Amino acid sequence: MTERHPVTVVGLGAMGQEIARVLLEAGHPVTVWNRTPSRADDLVARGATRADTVANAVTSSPLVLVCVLDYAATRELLEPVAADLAGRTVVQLTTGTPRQARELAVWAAGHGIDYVDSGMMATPPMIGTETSVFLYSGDETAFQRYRPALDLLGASRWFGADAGLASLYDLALLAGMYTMSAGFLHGAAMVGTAGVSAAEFAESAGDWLRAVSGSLPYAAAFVDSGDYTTDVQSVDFNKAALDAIVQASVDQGVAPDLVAPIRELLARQQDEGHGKESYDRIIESIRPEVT
Ligand code: FVH
Repeated sequence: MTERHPVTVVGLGAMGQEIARVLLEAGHPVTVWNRTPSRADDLVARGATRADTVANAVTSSPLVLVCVLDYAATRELLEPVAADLAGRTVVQLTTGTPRQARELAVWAAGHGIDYVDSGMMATPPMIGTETSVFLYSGDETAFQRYRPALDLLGASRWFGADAGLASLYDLALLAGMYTMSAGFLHGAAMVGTAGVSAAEFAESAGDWLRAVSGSLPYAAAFVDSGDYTTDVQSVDFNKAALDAIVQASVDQGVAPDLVAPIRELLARQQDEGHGKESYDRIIESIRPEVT
């Protein structure tokens, strides 16, 4: 495969436009298709080729990147052109669940399509910068064949042959992101009752969250060993802290919806007799039994 092989980008939303732009700027011949054709105008002005049908788009390149709203839209677009895709590589960039990724991989294999699934750990302005990370799993031969082009979008991380793994990892990271930002918003609501602006709180919260993120490897050691023995940060200790956070929130008129579930998980661990063990034991209340 020559370095500057043709690439097709199906889906020109905020992400797809940036992806196509980065590939174009690196010298790849890029064919684009979008349901609303006008969204391709800027890319066409920069040198991209506009395909008038999905079939024409996918037959223009050996590598087809799909970046649309969801898997339902992806299947609507790809199923009618399955025969055209045979022998080509589809990289599904659209966010979805591991099950959706695995089902699409089975469908692709049934039509002779090489399939790679991806999780994009980036926002549109991050595409093509050093802050962008793309997670991949599925057909490793296809991934390695097109890796130079994929590396242009962000640092590539490979997770293995199970097409669902990139999505699983993607959604796990997003779970961390959402709960962290929700925690910040809860704190902002609390200090907001004392007239503190969210901007002022963001400075302290940013410093604090960066500092405590350093404790993740210690939490991981408890989880991976299954041994939650500790002298510090026990379930009992943290249950008292969560009681105080919930009570202070209620006292200030802030709904405790975001923090109360953590208190409930700690209470369950206490009820099961694990009060003296590490806080991190709450994972045992939410994960399936490890066999
Ligand atoms: N934007 C972000 O920050 C996040 C970053 C992490 C990953 N997500 C996921 O990336 C997928 C694409 O997101 P996006 O930001 O590009 O999304 P939009 O700007 O809303 O564009 C959506 C495109 O999908 C097309 N589309 C929607 N439904 C259909 C359909 N039934 N048939 C054909 N195309 C469809 C839409 O077309 P149009 O409205 O312009 O005609 C856009 O091209 C997504 O999975 C995120 O969760 C983004």
